[in-house]
Order: sequence, then C-alpha cells, then structure tokens
Amino acid sequence: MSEAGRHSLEEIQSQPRVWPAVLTAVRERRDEIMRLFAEPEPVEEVLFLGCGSSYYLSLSAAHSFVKLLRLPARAVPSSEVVFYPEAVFPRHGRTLVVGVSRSGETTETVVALERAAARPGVRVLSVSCRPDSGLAGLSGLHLALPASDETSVVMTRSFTSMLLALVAVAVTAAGDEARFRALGSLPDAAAAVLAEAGPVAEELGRDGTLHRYVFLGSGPLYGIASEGMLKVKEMALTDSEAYHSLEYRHGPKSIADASTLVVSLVSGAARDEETRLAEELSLQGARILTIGGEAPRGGRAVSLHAEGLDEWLRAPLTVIPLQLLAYYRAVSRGLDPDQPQNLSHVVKIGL
Ligand code: F1P
Repeated sequence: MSEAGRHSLEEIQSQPRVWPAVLTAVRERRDEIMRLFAEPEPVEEVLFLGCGSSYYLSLSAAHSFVKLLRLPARAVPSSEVVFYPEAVFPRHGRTLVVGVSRSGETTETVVALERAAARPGVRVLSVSCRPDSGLAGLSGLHLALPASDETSVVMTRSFTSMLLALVAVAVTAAGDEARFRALGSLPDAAAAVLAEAGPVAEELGRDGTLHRYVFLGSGPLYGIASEGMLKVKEMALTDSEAYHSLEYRHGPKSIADASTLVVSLVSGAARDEETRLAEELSLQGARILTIGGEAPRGGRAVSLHAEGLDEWLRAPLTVIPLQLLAYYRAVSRGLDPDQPQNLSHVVKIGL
C-alpha cells in the first residue's frame, strides 16, 4: 500500500472496531442522559449545531430524535446561530442544544454554543472526539469519543462514531432497550459493508470516465448524501453534488449523463420512488450505484447487512461505501486524502 491515504484507509476500516466503544461511552452515561432530558422540566425541542461533516451528521441525527423522542429537532450550521440567532431561536423554550465537533475547537461551534448556553431555558449536550475539548466546559453533559479521533484531516470514523453516539443518546432517552440492543449489531454489519463495498468502490473510484458525482438521500439519509458529496470534494478534489432524492428531478438531472455517477441512498419511507428515479436516470444514461436497495439494470448495488433495522438507526452504515468511493477516487488520481489541499484539521477564525 502506498503511503498516500494510509491514515484515511485505516480509519475507514477501523469503524467496526471503534463503534463498540461509542456504545459503551453512551451506556455509561445513561442516568445523566435521562436527567438531561427530564430535569428541571422535560425538553421541548432539540437544536443541533455543527460545521462541515459535523453539521451533516447532525442533519441525520435530528431525524432519530424526531422519530424516537417525538420532539421537534433540527440541525443548523453553527455560523447561522452566530449571525442569525433570532431565526434559530424564535422563542424561549426548554431547548436542548447539541454541539457536535470532532475537535471541539471549531470557532463557529464554540461561539454558537457559548451564545446558546447563555439563553434562558437552554441546556447543552456536546459530543466530540477530545476529552479536553473546548465544548466540554460549556456543556451540561459532554460525550468524548477519543478512540474515534483521527490523524487524517478528513472525517470518516469520527463522523460515523458521533452519529452513532447521538442515535444511541436518542434511544437511551427514549428508554428503548430493544433498540439499544439492536445498535449492538452495527459493528458486525459495518464489517460486512466494508467487505462488500470495497471492490465496488475501487472499481467505480478508479473509473476515469466518471467526472461528476451526485449523492441522493431522503429524510435521515440527506445528511449522509451531503457527507458523500463533501468526502468526494475533500479527498478527491472532484465535482460533487447532494440533493434530497426527489429534488434531483427538479432541474439538476438535466446534466446527468454517462460521465455522472448517481449514488442513490435508498430510504425506508421513499424507497419505491427512489427506485423509480434511479431507473429513470439510468435510462437517461447516468451510471447508478444504490446503497441499501436494488440497482437498475447495468447499475451497481451495495447492501447494508442490517435488514429489519430502522433507516435512522442504520444511517451510520450508509456512509461507509461513500468514504471508500472518495478514498479510491483520490488515490487513483494520485492525491493524498490524508492531507487535502487548502484544508486544515480544525478551522479557527476571529469571531
Ligand atoms: C469540522 C470540519 C470538517 C472539515 C475540515 C475542518 O470540524 O469543518 O468537516 O472536514 O477538516 O473541520 P469539527 O468542528 O468537527 O472539528
């Protein structure tokens, strides 16, 4: 194996090994999690803050909070809280603000969390990969996942680990023991996805006829599609786009052709329509890769090895083929996905 991308590949492949520690970290804080949601009064709404990959994983996590806790939950980029607080906090409610950041040091997220924590009725949960992160001191409860931290600039296992932690928090707060046990099956499923997706991602990632990557996802998978888009841009310096699946018909599909790879993340709720869309795009000439569903004739498919698991619980698995695709695309272009051009491990600015 060449040196370029060594850390990214190791970190992608380590996901089945590091996820059990994530579930343990959440399990150990069970009582504190229950108290955070219930005291002094039950939480009324949840707001996730993050930047880049941490924002995208928050988009997906918000869906699991809505589904499992029946609470209004949404995610916004941290900078929106800094510059447009009145749009983000339209009223004073009992809000749980969840700060998400691998480093725990990204300026917008630290400032947004400081400002959110100062508002009446707000309680703060944060998740990062650093126990000594700047977010910890701002939070009523801080979940640190040090085994999921990374050497590579781009986020891979930290993305899935922080997403898994937040899904596990929602399951814990819902008191749903059966679903918590079901999460325990994800590391084995991740190993199976890695094994199946590897050769497919390598073949497509090395295919020099593909010049545009499009990621489609609905509901909890839109944040995952966005992360796929970001991985391909960051690691492989390749044009990529992400859309809510059916939005793709509303204009963007006009330029899908044989040089376009459409990666369709197949959901639970919109499965039939997403399958029809993939068939339509294949007939138009685009190349298709489906994740978690049937591929149209001539397309490729990767399964998630998690039948029976709700779509918002299996979301962390869905990211793995996208990480591999970006990795192989990068190394086939002679790039080093560990150190992408113009990017740094943490973004610190003067706010
Ligand atoms: C997130 C982030 C990444 C991006 C870049 C800089 O930071 O913006 O999404 O890939 O490497 O950091 P964090 O707040 O999660 O540490």
